Amino acid sequence: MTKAQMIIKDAERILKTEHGTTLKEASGSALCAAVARATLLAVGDDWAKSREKLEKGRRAAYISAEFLTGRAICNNLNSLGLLEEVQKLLSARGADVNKLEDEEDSALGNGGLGRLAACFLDSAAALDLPLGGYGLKYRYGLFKQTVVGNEQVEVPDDWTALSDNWTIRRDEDSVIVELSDGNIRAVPYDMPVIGYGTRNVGTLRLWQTESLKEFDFALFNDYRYEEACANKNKAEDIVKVLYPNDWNIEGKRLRLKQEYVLSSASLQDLLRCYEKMHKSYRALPDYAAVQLNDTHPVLAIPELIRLLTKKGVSFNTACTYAGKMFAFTNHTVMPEALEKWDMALVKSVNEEIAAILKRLNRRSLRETGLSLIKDGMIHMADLAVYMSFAVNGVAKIHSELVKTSLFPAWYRLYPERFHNKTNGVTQRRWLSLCNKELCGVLASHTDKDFVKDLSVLGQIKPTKQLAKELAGVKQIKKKQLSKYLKHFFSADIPESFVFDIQVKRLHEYKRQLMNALSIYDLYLDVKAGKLKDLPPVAFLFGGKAAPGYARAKAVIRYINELSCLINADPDVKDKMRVMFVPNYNCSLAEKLIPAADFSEQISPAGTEASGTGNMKFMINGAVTIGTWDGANIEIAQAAGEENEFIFGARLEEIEKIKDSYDTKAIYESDEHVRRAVDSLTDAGFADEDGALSELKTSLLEGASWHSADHYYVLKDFASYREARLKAYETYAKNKAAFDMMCLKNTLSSGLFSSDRTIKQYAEEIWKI
Ligand code: 26Q
Repeated sequence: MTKAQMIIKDAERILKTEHGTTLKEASGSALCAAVARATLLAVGDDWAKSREKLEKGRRAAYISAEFLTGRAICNNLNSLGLLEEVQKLLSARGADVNKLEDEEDSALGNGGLGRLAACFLDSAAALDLPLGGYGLKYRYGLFKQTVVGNEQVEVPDDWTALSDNWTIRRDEDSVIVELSDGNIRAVPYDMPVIGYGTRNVGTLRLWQTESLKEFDFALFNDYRYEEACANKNKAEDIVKVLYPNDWNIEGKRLRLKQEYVLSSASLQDLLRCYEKMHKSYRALPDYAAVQLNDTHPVLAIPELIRLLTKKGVSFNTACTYAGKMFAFTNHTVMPEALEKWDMALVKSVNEEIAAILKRLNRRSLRETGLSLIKDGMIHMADLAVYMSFAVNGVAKIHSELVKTSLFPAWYRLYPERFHNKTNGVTQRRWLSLCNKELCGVLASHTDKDFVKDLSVLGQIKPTKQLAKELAGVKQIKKKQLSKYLKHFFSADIPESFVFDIQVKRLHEYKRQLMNALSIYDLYLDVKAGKLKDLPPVAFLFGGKAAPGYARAKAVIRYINELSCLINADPDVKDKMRVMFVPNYNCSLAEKLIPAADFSEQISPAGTEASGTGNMKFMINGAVTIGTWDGANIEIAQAAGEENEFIFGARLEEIEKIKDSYDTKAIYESDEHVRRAVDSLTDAGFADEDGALSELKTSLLEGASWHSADHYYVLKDFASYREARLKAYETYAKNKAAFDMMCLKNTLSSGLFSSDRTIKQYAEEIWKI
């Protein structure tokens, strides 16, 4: 029996015994549960062997508050090389393989940072590298987004409601986390990370919090039911929900508790493994490297010191060990997004940690003259840089900014600590899984397995013939997307249109507003009978706004209003469509990205640390309309600048104009800018609460926290318009040249595999 046949047989048995149904009759969720469990059975032995092997040698741990893994079934079968065979066998038995799409996305992350963590685990597993992931098993992942009356409405993401198919509870590895208001138990749930083209299976260990005392019977007998449950609820509440802000961090105690539980449980787990094999702690720094995914798990540093000193290691020795074990990645330049916590709050979570932080602060002052605690607040990034042996940014430009504008004082003290590790994405999910058609064409032009090693794409010759074949694939993906959008959203996005797509979290700095305003400006021209050569373009948006982020929500409203206006206007209907696709997530990304002609990456220079969506689009042969920012720069350099449409002010220019930026002058002098900005108040868009009008004010006047147009929408507006028009014109007038641009993007995308990134972490930081 083949492995695939075995999975089918097991799935059949599971359906019969646990769901009382058959492959043919099973509901989507039952089918998903059965195939998932059967796949787990199929990898069980390899998983156990991989774990044994991991525990022997030096390893790295990737601690992250977020892992945005997405759907698992098809990805895991694909990594096993069994996807097609399993799909065939399922169909042959009358099962509807489309039901596998009923699997819930696992959305234990907000966006880039969480998805990057998932890509890294995938790459490490494929490369046989001993890397384990540690995260939190949130009961509710990132909210689901619906759009009601043009507004975002959040719905809870009860991702395990129907089933929790991919995690295995490991009670025996539970640990106790000490909290000032009562200790709790952290129970690990392990999720397999199946390596492609190897038998290695990595592990993502997710902690769930539980009460030590299930239930207080004394209170219960005393009729005090609520109090009897209080402990249980308080413990379980810690991981109840993923915080949906990736920005403007509020100092909430529950969030700090989450961070501490993640840090403490993961470190205890590492130490326990170490202690199984060692009598003293002397070899601890040789045993493991710990990568801190931004500052969220940075309490792991004082926690390691706390745990070691409890075991009799001196404070200084514990500090030395910590200094050799931790490495820190920064993912953002925005000062608002840098975590700092009130020391009183830290103390209310764990007193000993607060005391250790004070001691570390004194040590830092003595050693470096720099303080970690300012105005009673502990600055997590400063702590991380001080105590880590390596600090990295996530794209070349960003890593420079980390040195020169984020941590200049630390850089002067410890220049050798600072690295760059340009992000990457896994081609297993972002090419092999989501674009079989493209893989088919590429495979007919190389014998090498680009799913194992994406860099081999660079050896394929960019011929006109191949460019044409890729354009054929793109048309297929556009057709599929168009059908999908019609079926699920009753949207009419003709496949014959150019697809121009911006999908990412909603943020002012990502400038979805600039895109939308520019569409409005084009709309007026098209309606006036100008821009005769413009091909029909569909502008697609997707992205979630943090629930408390009023401006981001106002941008969603504006896009939806624009969409109503344009899609219904008989004068332009044949030329333009606008759609806001609700609930952008991993699964939607897998459908949208392969269908894009143009990828919008339009943050002002120096604001997007790297971006990773930009890489996914590139692999799938979209041309970037983008600024000289983040990894866009490296993408353009790899593909050739002539194969992207780059526009906008560069970093140096922004630095220069910063202090004398005059938005009113641009507004007054540029007709295109003026009519677009005015549409926020004058286009007849519903705006009862004045949120659109506030957007206009933010551009022209500013607010208490930011001066006018903090992200240079007006400044870049004209060059953006020009870049877009040139892009669409190239598409319309010289499709063969455009197709060649797409091809060049795909063939030069090898650099942006997370396999490359993870190898660099492994060799240059972790030494594994
Ligand atoms: C912190 C404290 C409290 C609540 C939430 C947070 C929080 C959560 C998530 C802060 C930030 C984030 C996420 C940041 C993020 O996704 N950054 C992106 O990281 C990508 C991977 O490196 C980059 O490509 C993007 O450029 C960067 O924006």
